[in-house]
Amino acid sequence: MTTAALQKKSLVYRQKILQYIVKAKAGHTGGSLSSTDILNVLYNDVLKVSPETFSSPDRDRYIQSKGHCVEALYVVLADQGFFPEEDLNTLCQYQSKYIGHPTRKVKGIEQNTGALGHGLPIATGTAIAGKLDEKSYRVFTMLGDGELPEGSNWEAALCAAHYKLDNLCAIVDKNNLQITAPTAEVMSTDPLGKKWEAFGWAVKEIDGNDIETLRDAFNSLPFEKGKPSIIIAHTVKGKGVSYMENELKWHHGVPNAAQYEQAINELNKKLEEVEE
Ligand SMILES: Cc1ncc(C[n+]2csc(CCOP(=O)(O)OP(=O)(O)O)c2C)c(N)n1
Repeated sequence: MTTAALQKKSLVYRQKILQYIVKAKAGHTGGSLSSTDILNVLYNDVLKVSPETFSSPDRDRYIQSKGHCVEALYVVLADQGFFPEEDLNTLCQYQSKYIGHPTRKVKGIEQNTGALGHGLPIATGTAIAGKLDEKSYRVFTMLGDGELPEGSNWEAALCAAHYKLDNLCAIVDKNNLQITAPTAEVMSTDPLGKKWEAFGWAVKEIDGNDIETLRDAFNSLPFEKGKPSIIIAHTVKGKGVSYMENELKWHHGVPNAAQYEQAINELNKKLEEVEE
């Protein structure tokens, strides 16, 4: 797929994320929009997994550690054909399996997450299993920067380096905000790259909202043989919608009708501007 085609996909994904959050009257808006480009490149360009191969022991695994941003994952999985997109009209409704955090009841979802701090430990164990079984699959997990104070992440970081898991790639969606305040005020994680380096990981810091840059980073995995890789993806919370960008209140804000219309119009305008 061309870069322009992927850029368009991201914009359409953002529209659909908003559409289903508005329908459900609930959702994690800002963090879904910051991570859209990462998920887009992962599923359309990197991961060797499809609805047909989802139960194969050889498939690549993606585990969404920042589980609250499941709306972005649902939209991308639907686009990949894991389930019909219209299922998302039941998002967050009574008895729907499409709830506000990932569960394995939904095809395409590897692990139940949402309690922060679980994705990297699970991904680490899965990567160890891959090495022991001499499989060539790779394991990917996405964390939020506000998630990193969970201590389990740092146990997993030690373990992944110890076992030389170069089949593991973590991505930090570093949008610098969490629920109630900037991450730096709640629990500072900087200098983040140096911390991961010190734990024995190979680190790349990139613009996590730039499709071409994301593609280049994923294409150069593993960044070092014998080390787990981490992409520190600098992103913008609420990316793509002017009044949501870098605004705390859109962590789980739901747009009203006028705000929704404005958001869709802004994204349509960006769609027209994508250069082929
Ligand atoms: C163990 C645990 N503690 C607290 C929460 C509540 N919580 C949900 S989202 C969130 C902020 C997460 O920030 P970040 O990971 O940066 O997500 P993003 O900004 O990308 O949405 C918190 C604290 C949780 N889900 N799990």
